[in-house]
Amino acid sequence: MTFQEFMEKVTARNSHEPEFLQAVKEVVETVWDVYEANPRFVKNNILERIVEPERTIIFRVPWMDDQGNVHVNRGYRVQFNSAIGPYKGGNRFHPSVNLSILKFLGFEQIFKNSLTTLPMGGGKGGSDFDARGRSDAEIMRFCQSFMAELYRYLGPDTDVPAGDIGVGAREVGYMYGYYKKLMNEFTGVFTGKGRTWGGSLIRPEATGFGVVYYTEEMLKVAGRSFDGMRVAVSGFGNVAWGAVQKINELGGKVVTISGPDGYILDEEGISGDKIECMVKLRTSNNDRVGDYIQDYPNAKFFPGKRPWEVPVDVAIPCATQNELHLEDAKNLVNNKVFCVTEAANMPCVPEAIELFQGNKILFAPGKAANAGGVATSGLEMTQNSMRLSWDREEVDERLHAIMRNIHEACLENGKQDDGYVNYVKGANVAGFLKVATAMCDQGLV
Ligand code: NDP
Ligand code: 2IT
Repeated sequence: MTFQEFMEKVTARNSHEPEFLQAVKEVVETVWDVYEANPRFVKNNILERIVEPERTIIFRVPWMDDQGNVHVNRGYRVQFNSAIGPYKGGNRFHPSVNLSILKFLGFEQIFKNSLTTLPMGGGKGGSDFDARGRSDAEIMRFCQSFMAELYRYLGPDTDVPAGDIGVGAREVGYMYGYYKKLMNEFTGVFTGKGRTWGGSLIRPEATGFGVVYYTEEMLKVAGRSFDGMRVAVSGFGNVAWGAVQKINELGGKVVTISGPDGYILDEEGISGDKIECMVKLRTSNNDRVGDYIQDYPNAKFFPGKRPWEVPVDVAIPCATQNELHLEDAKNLVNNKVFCVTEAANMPCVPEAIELFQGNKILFAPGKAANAGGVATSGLEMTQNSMRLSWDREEVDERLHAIMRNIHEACLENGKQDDGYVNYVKGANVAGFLKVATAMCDQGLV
């Protein structure tokens, strides 16, 4: 079978799932030569098997609002691949959630988790629930109803969810509490738990810290560092918050953050108490980044626009999939961006990635650069199993070492003859080899 024929077959089977097909194409394109060169992979038809989830659960989530009205949402869990460990990946609550988005996220998670070197398979779940404007009690009732169905498919050695867009410490708390009530078991079945009930230090910051550690390694190879770099960040959620902290620590200057309502440009730099202001804006009920200028009037708000028109050295999209379009990439290239790191999952459209790579700009794919979040989830699972907790320094050191190793693996598998590093290929090949080998070893299951 040629790559073309393979994609035609996958497209025919999943024709209404554009995000999933986008993620599959990117991975399969870059691992195709490695796949074909390995007769064992071909004989076991690994590629056709790896793009089919082991199990997908779709369920009704009924809940009652504060006025007594009954609502129905759709809940999902895609248990994609368990070749190297229990299914592992976040739950996303956002009105845009559908099966295509969760399948793309679950598929990416397989290779990301493999890159961490920890024993975790790939999964993802969530719901099209819109938390905006909802009270705390409504969110709790929704989480409980969601878990009343999902609990039967989870377990600390079966499937271990965590947070993602719209799911933070509060939602994990409500879901974990209800799981515990139903199962009468206190286990490490969720990660991102609260500090006093099994959560790991550094997990809230881990994705953002990991993104910056990874970028630091890329810059090092190119003889540069964060010191004095101007950085554009998008989003203002959990990942953006962690990244902005670490960039500041390393001497970089963050000049933008963004939300669905537009972006903030703060030429004085987003540091100190401004970083905590992001949390306040995100957790406030109107959830608009534009309100930043009420606290910091020297900053400017550009409604309805994306931050990629601002000249910067480093760009780090931290919001959501396909948020950085071709015209944004053109702006960044024209403004001489040096490095682009995906912190969100699949934030750059394929044409944008092609443009960055064609211009030999350092470019890191999300599945490598943002793996620090799930890696620290893996460390949380380890601590839960050992029934002890590590201090901040220990978790941070392990996270840092994991990010350096991921970078090294990408470098090894992605270095081209002309010296340019194709980090996309490097990450996909390194992540794929381990899972494909495990699938061959375990027979036809
Ligand atoms: P959060 O919910 O904390 O933050 C996401 C933020 O991005 C929200 O403020 C959201 O606003 C905003 N946003 C959504 N759409 C857009 C848009 N089109 N333009 C600008 N901003 C937008 O989620 P996280 O920070 O956890 O997740 C961000 C990304 O990082 C996602 O792609 C996620 O999959 C990925 N990721 C998360 C990890 C984690 O550990 N949390 C780990 C690895 C990756 P609103 O809700 O109002 O739309
Ligand atoms: O996309 C991701 O890697 C996450 N949302 C984190 C998953 C996890 O299990 O910590």
